[in-house]
Amino acid sequence: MKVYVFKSLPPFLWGYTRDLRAMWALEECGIAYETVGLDCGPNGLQDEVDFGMVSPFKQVPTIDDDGYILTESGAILLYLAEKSGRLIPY
Ligand SMILES: N[C@@H](CCC(=O)N[C@@H](CS)C(=O)NCC(=O)O)C(=O)O
Repeated sequence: MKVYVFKSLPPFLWGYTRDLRAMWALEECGIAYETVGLDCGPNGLQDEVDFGMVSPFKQVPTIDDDGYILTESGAILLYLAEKSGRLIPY
């Protein structure tokens, strides 16, 4: 699974960005993943990997699960929980 995240941020944003939610859930669910790092410039996310083709609003987090692409941190967390059977009760 690929997860698109910030690779650099100004210090005042450390710990506050939503890509952390996806990475936290991936770790807790025990799902193997690789990160695709994007730079955060003064005007927002820098489109260095044609990110607009993956995420229409060019925002992180976005995941790519073998071609199944999902944006929105809340939707990603539910998807990961359901996929792994962890984090939510059944
Ligand atoms: N509702 C979205 C919001 C995502 C969002 O705002 N992402 C920010 C980082 S926390 C972002 O990518 N900002 C860069 C930009 O908009 O250029 C979610 O929960 O995933």
